[in-house]
Amino acid sequence: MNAYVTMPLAFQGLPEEEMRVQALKFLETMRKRRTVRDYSDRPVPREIIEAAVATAGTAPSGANQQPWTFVCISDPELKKKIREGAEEEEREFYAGRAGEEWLGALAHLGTDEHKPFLDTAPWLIAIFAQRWGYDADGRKVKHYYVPESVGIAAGFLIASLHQAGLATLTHTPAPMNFLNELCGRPDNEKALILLVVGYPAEGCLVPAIGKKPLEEIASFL
Ligand code: IYR
Repeated sequence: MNAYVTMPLAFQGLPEEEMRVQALKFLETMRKRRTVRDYSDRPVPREIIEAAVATAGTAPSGANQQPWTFVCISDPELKKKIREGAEEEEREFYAGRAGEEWLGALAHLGTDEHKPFLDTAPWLIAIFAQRWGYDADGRKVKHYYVPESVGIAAGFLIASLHQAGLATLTHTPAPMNFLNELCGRPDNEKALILLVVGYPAEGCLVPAIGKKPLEEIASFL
């Protein structure tokens, strides 16, 4: 094995009873998370967004390459352009590109091509995956397990924002290539998720849907 540098693990273990309490407490917290489509324009301090993105940056990644870029947008003009770009894509999607089967699977969410939340919510976080990187000499470096890594980081980000008292919407518009130009990101990066962040609008409603119970999503062998 190649030589590599190590340091002691700063592991904080818990007594079993405390472990149970913490695990259930976190479950209760996360059960209250809902995807929100109706936002207030109330501002959210940048420090909260910074802390949440830094939390996302603690995620594990293939070969620790950390193949992600988070573009945090609060500029109203830019948000408006992003809304226009996304709505253009969605119009085609809803006008038929999606196909009936896909639209059927979405029916219970009440979504359509109108995306007012993209310029009402105070923050948009465009999450880019770095499909490959560059070494110090500008040569291409292969990145490993990119969608897995970025997906995990996005999960950390959503969990952090939720426990900080904010609502999010994981928006995944069909092709998001327009985001590279608007966010000034290079060709090796691909926008995976446009995360909408803010406070729910007064009287906000969400679809009456739930999550699958444990028995349906897990087996213990
Ligand atoms: N991108 C479309 C459709 C859509 C797709 C999924 I998967 C959703 O969970 C919700 C919507 C839109 O944003 O309306």
